Amino acid sequence: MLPVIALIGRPNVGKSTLFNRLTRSRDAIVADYAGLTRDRQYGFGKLGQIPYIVIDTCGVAGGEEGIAEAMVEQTIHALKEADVAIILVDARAGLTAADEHVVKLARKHATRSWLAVNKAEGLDTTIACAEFYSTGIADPVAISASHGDRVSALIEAVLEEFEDKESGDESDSEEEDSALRIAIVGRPNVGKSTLANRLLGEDRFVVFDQPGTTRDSVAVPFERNDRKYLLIDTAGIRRRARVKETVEKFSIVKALQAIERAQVVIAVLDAHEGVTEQDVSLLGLVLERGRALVVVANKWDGMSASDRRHVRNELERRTPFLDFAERITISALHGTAVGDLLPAVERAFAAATRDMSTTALTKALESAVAEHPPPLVRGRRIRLRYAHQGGRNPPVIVIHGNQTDKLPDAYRRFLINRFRKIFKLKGTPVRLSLKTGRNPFEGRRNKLTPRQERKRRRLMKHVKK
Ligand SMILES: Nc1nc2c(ncn2[C@@H]2O[C@H](COP(=O)(O)OP(=O)(O)OP(=O)(O)O)[C@@H](O)[C@H]2O)c(=O)[nH]1
Ligand SMILES: [Mg+2]
Repeated sequence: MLPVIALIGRPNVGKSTLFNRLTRSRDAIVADYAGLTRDRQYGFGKLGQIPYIVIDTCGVAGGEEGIAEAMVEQTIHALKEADVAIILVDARAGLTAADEHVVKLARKHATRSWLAVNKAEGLDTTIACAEFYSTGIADPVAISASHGDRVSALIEAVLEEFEDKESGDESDSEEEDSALRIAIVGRPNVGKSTLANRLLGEDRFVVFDQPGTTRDSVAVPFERNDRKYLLIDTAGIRRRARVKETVEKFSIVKALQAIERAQVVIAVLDAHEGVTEQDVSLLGLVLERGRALVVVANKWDGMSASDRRHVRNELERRTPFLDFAERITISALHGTAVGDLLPAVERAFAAATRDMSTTALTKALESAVAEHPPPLVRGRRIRLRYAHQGGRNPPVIVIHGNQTDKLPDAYRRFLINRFRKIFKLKGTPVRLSLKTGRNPFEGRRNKLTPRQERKRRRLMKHVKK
């Protein structure tokens, strides 16, 4: 399980700024996938090798009424889902009544709280923190979310207590090691449990009602065609008879934990409902985490041809960033096309774990560049020289060249699509990592002979005038 950090504080203390910094690897991905918008609230962060989940919340100040009251409820919900809270305060504004209210809220609902004194760039850290000791929260850390000062020190301290648990073997058992891990995610009532039961088979007596905490997911091993699978379910797989009466509470954190644990994600949509905002943001998070993906539109039965066409168009229009994933329409209830799912999952996993040689990648890069050269930046052409594989699941393609940081997003997408086609990477996100090689002449200043030195001085005199 990933540790979950909630960022709380009164309005305008910099929660979202910190959230963006912690989840920033996402920005590169946003650039690479057209139509992917930022999910403002949940994200994956990574400190060194430790991944974690971070939740941004709305500012609370105390005394909220009406709609604002509902927002406070959301913040409380976030605190309950989180392992730790980071309370942000503003070093420049000093301690306010609203901050004290937030601290109270954290004391009541958070398991553990940290205090981050934000906007402390250029301030003496001791002085910045001094005023906030009265909150009673030990060891405040002065940070600057916008400049990045001491942000990693803060997260390091926050995550320290989780380190041991996370560094150990992630998988629960040997069974888990040899099996392909699949997570079924989706909004409540899209038919996840019905689908899970279908995949597991009618005859199977599934007893996974142990409640656990709200964040826990359960994993059920099963076999098909001599292949071992592990189904990670977020809704709680119930006995068939009980599937209908589910009133699940949707927990994004739970979905994120399942996504983290899985190798391939089956994202389920309700075709009757179309594509909702929540679907889109969940799909975005799957992509962000780099998981291989199969998109399933469920409840395809009982829909008119025009409705079906409408849903297909919707899916294309709202999730252009998922054009790499297979989209399968099924009826979990009747079992229609459910048999297509595992083969699609296998294809996605094979693509996600594909090995690509440096020679082949570089050749693909060269042909793409020859056909469509990268643009000039201030008169100098961006050079892309060679490529090699930097990781699997998801595939990471590292490209070396010059001025690669100036490469336009559209060009990144062009390259990704090219690699996709050549290496048959359907079903998996692909990451580009652009590296600008150091100028080989950098730091190697020519040592001038005394004669050259004199000439240089003579010439410089003219330059100055
Ligand atoms: N100087 C300085 N400004 C910062 C820092 N972090 C955030 N800000 C600024 O503070 C303002 C509020 O930042 P947000 O991140 O939107 O604050 P928030 O806590 O998410 O606000 P709400 O969501 O409205 O509660 C913005 O203008 C930021 O640019 C920082 O470390 N130093
Ligand atoms: Mg905010």
